[in-house]
Amino acid sequence: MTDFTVPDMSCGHCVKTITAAIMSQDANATVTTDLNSKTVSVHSRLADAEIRQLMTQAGYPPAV
Ligand SMILES: [Cu+2]
Repeated sequence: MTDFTVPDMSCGHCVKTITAAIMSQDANATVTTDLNSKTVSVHSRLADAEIRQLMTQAGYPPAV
């Protein structure tokens, strides 16, 4: 489980887009989001770097 902070995540549409981007590469991933803290918690077989790349490609780059 890795937590990412995604400053641009502001609504349910963002959550859907981010979740879909991760699930497109790992259908078994568990993605939990918190809009208040702008946190995305991911449990996945994907490496953290891959998840970062997927979120960035979807338009939501995680903060470093
Ligand atoms: Cu949104």
